Amino acid sequence: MMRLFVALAPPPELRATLAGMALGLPGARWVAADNLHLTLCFIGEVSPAEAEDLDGALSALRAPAVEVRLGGIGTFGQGRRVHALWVGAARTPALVHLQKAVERAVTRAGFTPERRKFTPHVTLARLRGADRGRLEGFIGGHNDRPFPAFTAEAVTLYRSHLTHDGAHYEPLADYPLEG
Ligand code: 3AM
Repeated sequence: MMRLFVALAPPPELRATLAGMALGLPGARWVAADNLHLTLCFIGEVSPAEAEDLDGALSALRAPAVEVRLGGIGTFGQGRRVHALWVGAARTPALVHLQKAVERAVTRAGFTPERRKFTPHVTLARLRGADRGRLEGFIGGHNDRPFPAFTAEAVTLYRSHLTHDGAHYEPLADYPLEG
């Protein structure tokens, strides 16, 4: 079985910038630059045959390329249970449209995607027992920081490998968007 999800990959320079923010919050488990992504649709465990069906459905996806603007720092989890630190992405109509188109393609291929509300974000770090003061300092220092916008010209099917030192994500295929 393979654990799959569909995401956008920011360009390498932007990923390097985001990964470089790790210096501002030591102790958290930062996502490596190569692994940074914006999840559009989490699929979960599938067989190799199902992965082929998914590949077919994503190959048939027709949606325009989208401009993605990152900005604003957020967290998942409450209080002492904060477990993820992320940079948000503007919830533009084009991005929402693309997310829905991907979800429809995945559904047509016979899968039931997770129905968490779409909160466009790029997870930067996983936290456990984070020092509140430091975390708030980090958020305050980066919340208004501008990042260069980018145009996502493809969606990527990723395989998630869960290992003892965290998840690592392997891009399996790119599906071009219409420019
Ligand atoms: O995009 P990020 O890295 O924040 O949290 C998981 C990760 O999110 C999320 O999918 C991304 C790639 O693994 N994820 C994991 N299990 C999930 C689930 N059951 C899930 N999203 C929705 N439902």
